Amino acid sequence: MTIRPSSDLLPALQQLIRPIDSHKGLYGSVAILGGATGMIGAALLAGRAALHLGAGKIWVGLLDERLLVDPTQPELMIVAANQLLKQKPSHLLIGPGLGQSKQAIELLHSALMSSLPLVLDADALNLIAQEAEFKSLLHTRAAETIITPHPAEAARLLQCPTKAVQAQREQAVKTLSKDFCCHTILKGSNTLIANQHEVWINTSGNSALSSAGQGDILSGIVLALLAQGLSAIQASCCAAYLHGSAADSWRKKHPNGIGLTASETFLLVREELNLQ
Ligand code: NPW
Ligand code: AMP
Ligand code: MG
Repeated sequence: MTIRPSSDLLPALQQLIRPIDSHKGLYGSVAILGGATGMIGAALLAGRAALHLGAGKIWVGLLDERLLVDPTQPELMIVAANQLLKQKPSHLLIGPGLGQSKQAIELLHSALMSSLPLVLDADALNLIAQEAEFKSLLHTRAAETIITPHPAEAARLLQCPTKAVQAQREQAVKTLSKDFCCHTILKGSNTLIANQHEVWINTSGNSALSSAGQGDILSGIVLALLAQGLSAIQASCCAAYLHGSAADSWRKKHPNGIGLTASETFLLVREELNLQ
């Protein structure tokens, strides 16, 4: 079914309204694992997006340990990747800029073995596609798992060509949710969201989003919404819709505009949230 913002999303978004005696401890202590050499930006973008979408505390565990602080966003707590789970986060995102090294494989194994609600993106999905044990571990998890593949990542998971995913997107998203025992956000024009029974179609968004880092911020937004108490499906549908509608608002001001960056987009998503 098509996502209807007023009836499907508004009740979920109203849950984000804060009580007067609110404190950051109520909004999750989220953690992001990724940022190997050359792709630190992916993990920082996810962390910044989670911060701007209201997560209470944000830890970013980087594989490349040379960065000690994000100077643009000092609110983020940067630690070495292998120290991240010691911070006892409430929710975990693994994948943006993770790479496929031996350390990445070990970190993914720990993440899948943990009892934390998980968002899996990018290289976490590429590693799961290559290792049958990871797929089995997904079936043993009690906590929620959300995967956020773009069509090529979906094709790797399903071991088929990207064209086959795109030709049958609805079938692909259902199969992913069943085979990997998770909730799935199959990204791209008309992003699809599915649990093991139902599929939702997102109609917001446009080609201004075809730029580096957009998937990294989407996964950070999903993480932040999940940590603030939305269900996996609510967090997935709201994140996909708000991400798309932010780009639609931008395109209204810049018809045929190109060059929308991921760093600008999460600020626009925050504005969309305020419009609800
Ligand atoms: P083609 O070219 O058509 O054959 P990859 P990635 C396809 C990190 N990043 N419809 C398309 O294939 C990520 O987090 C770091 C159809 C495209 O070339 C990951 O860890 C950044 N096809 C890592 O890089 C910013 C589609 O997939 C190929 C499609 C690798 O992630 C960038 C690319 O996919 C990046 O986020 C669609 N809608 N969308 C940073 N600043 O640190 C994608 N494809 O090979 O999985 O590489 O997505 O760049
Ligand atoms: P990634 O490829 O992981 O960086 O993710 C790209 C993000 O941008 C996903 O959320 C896509 O749904 C979105 N996106 C990219 N191109 C388009 C498009 N043509 N229309 C709508 N959304 C798009
Ligand atoms: Mg991506």
